[in-house]
Amino acid sequence: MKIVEREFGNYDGERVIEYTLTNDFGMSVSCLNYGCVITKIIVPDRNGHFENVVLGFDRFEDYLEWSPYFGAVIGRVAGRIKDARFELDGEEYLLAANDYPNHLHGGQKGFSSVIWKTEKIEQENVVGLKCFYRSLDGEEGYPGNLDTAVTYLLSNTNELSISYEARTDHKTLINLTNHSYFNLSGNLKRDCSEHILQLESDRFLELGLDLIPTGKMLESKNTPFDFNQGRFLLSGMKSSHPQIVLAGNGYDHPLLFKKSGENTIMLSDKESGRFLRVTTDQPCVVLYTSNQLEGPFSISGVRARNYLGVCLETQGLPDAIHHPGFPTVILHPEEVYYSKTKYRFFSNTIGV
Ligand code: G6D
Repeated sequence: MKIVEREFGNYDGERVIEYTLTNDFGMSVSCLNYGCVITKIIVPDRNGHFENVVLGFDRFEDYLEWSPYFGAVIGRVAGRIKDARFELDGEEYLLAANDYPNHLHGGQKGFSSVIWKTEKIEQENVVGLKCFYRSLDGEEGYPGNLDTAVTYLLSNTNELSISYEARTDHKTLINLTNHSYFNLSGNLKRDCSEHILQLESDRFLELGLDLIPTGKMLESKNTPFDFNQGRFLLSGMKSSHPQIVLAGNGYDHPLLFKKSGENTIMLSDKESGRFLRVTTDQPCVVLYTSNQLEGPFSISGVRARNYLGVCLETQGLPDAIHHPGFPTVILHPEEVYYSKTKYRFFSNTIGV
């Protein structure tokens, strides 16, 4: 188990460092102190070939210019907040309308684009990085001084766990996630359309024209949103289902887990033989198939194109503050926000 670091860039006069965690079996996870961005996750395929399975850039400048939240921790609130405003105890708070007219992923300068303080963790069977950030009262329009810690831990069972913890001195909102784009083919050899996704979910949130939840929970049965038996992502992308078309001919939807407590998501790629098992304590996962990734830039030498990666953003329900029926995203001063999502990688002839 080891952790090494290297200069990756400079941001607002602060050093950007890339930390690489490596376990005893060769799996490695690289991440930045900028946005807790995961830049690489390198795991073996069925033949033991170690390749990168997430979208990330080789240069810091590309993150500033092009990144649609590649690998980043998203906060204070993941997803959209309608009209970039909310009310708490009769007080109205105005947020950055960075996805006009709505607020998206924590605003103009959310958790994904700030420098976090870091502490290395080196133990016999685990190596990791603990990241800290204090979001001051009024930052991006949110009330309360919010202290957040995000801990990445890599084990010798090829599992990356991400734990989130936060405390506030004033009632505020919080809904954290990680926005990694997975592509199990390895080094972006193919897109994610042939990936198979499986999870226990019978409902998903209907989105309106501006991708804001309408508040309606739609049945997944007999639709491209039914993943209970496993489904190729392509079957959704090609569907004429109105919600698929609305999201840009793909998925961009919160899928609600059937049961409360811990839930599991399986993502697999037949050709490489790679499997990813995600385990989370969150009530939903926003499935985003990078429907809008096309652009005049390259990702580790591969031209940006739609469907090159799939996001599994485990989180609270988007725009929950405007939907009393959704699990709350309000954090009180006497509470501690805590959440954990684990990502365990296997390959079908070399499982650990
Ligand atoms: C688009 O609607 C999607 C979001 O879900 C995603 O997080 C973002 O692109 C990167 O806005």
